[in-house]
Amino acid sequence: MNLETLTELIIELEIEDIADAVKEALKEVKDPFKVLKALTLGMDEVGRRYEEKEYYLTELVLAGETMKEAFKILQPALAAADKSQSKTKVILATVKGDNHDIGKNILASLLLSSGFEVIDLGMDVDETTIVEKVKDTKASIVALSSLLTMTVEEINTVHKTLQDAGLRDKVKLIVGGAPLNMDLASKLGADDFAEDAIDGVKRIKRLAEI
Ligand code: B12
Repeated sequence: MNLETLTELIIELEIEDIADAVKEALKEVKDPFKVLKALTLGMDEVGRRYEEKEYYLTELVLAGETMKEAFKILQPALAAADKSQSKTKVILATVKGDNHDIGKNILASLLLSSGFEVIDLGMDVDETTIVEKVKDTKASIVALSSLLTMTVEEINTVHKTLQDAGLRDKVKLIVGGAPLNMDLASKLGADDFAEDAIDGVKRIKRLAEI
């Protein structure tokens, strides 16, 4: 199993074969970071194809699922090899009242493959849970998903609750989801907005550097 084959399997969305391929690659290559790099290269190409409209949402979702399968195998190896390295922690959640999590889950797998530590709180998450988690984990990024017009206001609630807890200047808040745009995101108190998960990862990388 060479690493280029692994990259190809991601690009070709071979969800059935990816777990065995990662197992084999880990046995041969030993360094889990090289395996991660190969998978990430595949995701980069999927992202490029999506941006060029060669791939559509279906492929993007399947690529996310394929990465998730790969990560079930890769994650323990990465964790074992990576005890010393401190990673940027990102808290991810879909806001209160909203049960859409497909977009959030794609973002989670892309963030993991970019080396972030992801703390995924799931969907329908209230502001107190999010703020408590910021306190506990000292995460520096909070990324919120909202797909319903009815629930976008929850972003502002999280922003204000972070302010009340004296934590707002310690975290960057990025949001995404169809009813949002940069203007609305700013009005709700967010620092940034992304149209899709690929742009989201780019922006989170930038926010992590500030
Ligand atoms: C699948 C779906 C559902 C599923 C959700 C399953 C699940 N586990 O997620 C189910 C069936 C549960 C559902 C329920 C409902 N839904 Co619905 N649903 C959808 C649908 C068809 C697709 C959403 C989706 O997954 N898209 C695919 C993902 C990949 O895209 P995405 O979520 O937009 O995410 C991308 C970006 O937005 C971005 N992103 C997303 N989040 C974040 C976060 C950050 C930080 C960043 C950086 C980026 C980012 O990156 C992602 C990948 O690129 C949409 C219509 C549509 N075409 O969007 C309606 C839609 C969102 N639903 C809608 C509605 C009304 C409902 C219901 C109220 C219906 C009802 N009457 O019961 C309920 C609400 C339940 C609840 N409380 O949440 C409306 C919302 C209208 C509005 N503007 O408010 C939509 C738009 C359909 C419509 N046209 O009317 N739904």
